Amino acid sequence: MKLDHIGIAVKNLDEAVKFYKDVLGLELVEREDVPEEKVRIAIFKVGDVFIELLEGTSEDSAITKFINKRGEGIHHIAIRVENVDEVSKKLKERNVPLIYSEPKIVAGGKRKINFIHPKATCGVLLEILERCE
Ligand code: CMX
Repeated sequence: MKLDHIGIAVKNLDEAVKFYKDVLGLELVEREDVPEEKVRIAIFKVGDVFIELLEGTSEDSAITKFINKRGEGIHHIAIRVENVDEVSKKLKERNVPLIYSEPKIVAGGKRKINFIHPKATCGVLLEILERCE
């Protein structure tokens, strides 16, 4: 397992990208829409880890709801695994509360993801993800 990225919920992705890229000078590696999760994101590489900025694309997006309730800030931490199906199965056997009963394929098949509910992890939403490319 490896730390893959830290997800930060932002109100305005374009404004946030300007700051992280132009002011901080971080390397922007990708911008993409992830309709399956109702977000659009910008990914920055920081050493071996990524920072993912996320803006909700609808009122019922998890990101919009998070910002409405708690404001902008760290939304999740993502751990990369080799096989997210296997890890989800093991976690289920241990009664760990997962958000999706089966891992979800997102971003045109580039990633397969699931989440552990923050109530099980001392208040941090944990994403487990497999990179499929
Ligand atoms: N981190 C920590 N705590 C969080 C949280 C987060 N990101 N989001 C919600 N919570 C808290 C809530 O504030 C609430 O706390 P209180 O009970 O103290 O008020 C508690 O968790 C329970 O919330 P809930 O009523 O069960 O559920 P919510 O409607 O707030 O939804 C969650 C929370 C995690 C179930 C939902 O956001 C979800 O399904 N997330 C997974 C999908 C997702 O986040 N997608 C966006 C990212 C996509 C990507 O990375 O590509």
